[in-house]
Amino acid sequence: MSAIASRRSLALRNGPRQNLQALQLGHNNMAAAHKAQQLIDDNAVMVFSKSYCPYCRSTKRTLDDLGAKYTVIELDQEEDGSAIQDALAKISGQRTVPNIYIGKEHIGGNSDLEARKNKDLKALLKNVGAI
Ligand SMILES: N[C@@H](CCC(=O)N[C@@H](CS)C(=O)NCC(=O)O)C(=O)O
Repeated sequence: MSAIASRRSLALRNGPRQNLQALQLGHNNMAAAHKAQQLIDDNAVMVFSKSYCPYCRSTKRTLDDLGAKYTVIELDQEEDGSAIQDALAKISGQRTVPNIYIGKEHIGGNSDLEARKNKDLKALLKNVGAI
């Protein structure tokens, strides 16, 4: 069933208040998906992180040690953080943080970044002007 058809059947089942809530939820999810994509597109190195996450800390340390410029968003400190995380799961197929992009290329999580440390990580960062 298409998204429009399923929304219409939802509208028939629910009352006006629930319909408004469903529309608001849909709007918030679309806004979060747009924001996530914008962050990926606008930043040479983009790290979606959570402030308490040890893997995220490790990723930030690796990038700091290389002297790389990067943009980080701490999803646990953002009002729309969980909606952004949902959007990332759809965009990248990855739900966990850190979720790392370099030059719009999905790198993966911390273990993926670590695996490239002795391979092409420096070259990747140079290519996008981060170092
Ligand atoms: N193998 C992954 C592990 C990442 C991981 O497990 N992250 C935790 C946070 S420390 C996570 O995303 N948990 C689910 C969540 O926070 O929603 C990596 O190297 O990045």
